[in-house]
This record gives sequence, structure tokens and C-alpha cells, in this order.
Amino acid sequence: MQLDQAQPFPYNFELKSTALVIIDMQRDFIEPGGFGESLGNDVSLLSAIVPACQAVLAAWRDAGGLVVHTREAHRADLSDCPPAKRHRGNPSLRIGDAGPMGRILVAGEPGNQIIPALAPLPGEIAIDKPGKGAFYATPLHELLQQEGITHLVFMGVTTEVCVQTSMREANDRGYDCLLLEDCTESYFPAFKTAAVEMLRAQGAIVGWTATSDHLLSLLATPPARQ
Ligand code: C5J
Repeated sequence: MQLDQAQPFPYNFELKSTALVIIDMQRDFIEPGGFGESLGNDVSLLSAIVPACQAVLAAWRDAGGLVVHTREAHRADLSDCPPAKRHRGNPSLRIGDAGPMGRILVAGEPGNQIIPALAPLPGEIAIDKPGKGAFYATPLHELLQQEGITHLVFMGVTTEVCVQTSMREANDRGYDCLLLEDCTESYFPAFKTAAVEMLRAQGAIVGWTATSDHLLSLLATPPARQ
């Protein structure tokens, strides 16, 4: 398949060797009372991308593509949360503290779940990651290698933190990465714009970008007869 409208130039991929990676679409970032809000952010900005993410996820599943979900999540004893991360800044609630949706960024807590609209199906890969990047201290690279994956299509939040970090980690591991611009968001619109531009600059130095309508059209196009 060729996504002609991708920037800075067309993105070529095969469905069988491409995974859709959905970064951290968790209640902790998207709903009031979670980690995002505890840092002083307006979380309503992020929920606006949910319908576009749902449409891509449904089309990708229909096409039979591999889906990977990630959650920023720590063990209950916080042994995988460095003090430097927990004590950074001045949030109203720190990682591990009890909030309205349970303990902040702790695996298994209500707030740590992926929002129901994008919940993983049985059999889909769901990775708990202690860092911002999806490859740090996780089995993601090995799982993708086992599946013969060479290309990754990214969605999720936040653009300049966990999405960008994961995309850079993936690029360094040899994956061709595409970010769906209308399926990612930041608490800071200017940071999203800057991240999107820097990822695709210098001849796709980190990867490509595209809008979801073009990917959806491509996925709906029947394969040409041989
Ligand atoms: C943040 C994330 N922003 N998923 N996490 O702390 O981007």
C-alpha cells in the first residue's frame, strides 16, 4: 500500500508487516482526576481525538492488522518508578498517590485503564510501560520482531511526550514510523505542532505524518487483482 498524501513524501507499507500502536489513551491522561489533571493540564483537549482514533482502530481491526496498546503504568510498590520521576515538579497528586480514579499511574487502578472507547480486545497486545517510551523496559521490540513487523502507525497522547519518545525509540530500532496527526494531541497545541513538524523534517528524519482520512480511504480500497 502507498499512502500518497503522507508528509514529507509517500509512505509505503504492507498491512501484514505494520502494527497500529496506540499510546497511552488512558483515563489518567484523558479524564478529570487523573495524572494529566494533577499536573495542571486541561484534559478536555485530549478527548477530542477519540472519535478519529476509534475510526482508525475499527478499520485497522477490520483489515486484520496487528494492534498494540500501551499504558504508562507502574507496579503497586513503585519499584519501577525512579524517585526522580515521582518527585519531579509540584503536581497536586504524585504517582502512587490515591486520587478520584485510584492510585495515580499504578497498573490495574481504574484511572490507569485505557478509555472504554478504545479498550483492547482479547488477544491484542497491551504493554505496561514505566517510562515515556514504549520500548524502554518493555518486551515490545521482541514481540514486534516475532510478528515480522517493520512499520508502525502511531496514534495517542501526548504528542510531544510519550508519542514522540516512542516514535524516536522505534526509529532508532529500524521501524518506518507514521504518525496520524489528527489522532494525537497535546495539552499544549503549540507543542503538538512543533513535534509533528520536527518528526517529519529533514526527509522524515524520525518518520512520516498523515491525516486519518487518507489512511481510512486506503484501507477501504480493495486490493488490485494480480
Ligand atoms: C505524559 C504521556 N505526558 N503519555 N505521558 O506524562 O505522554
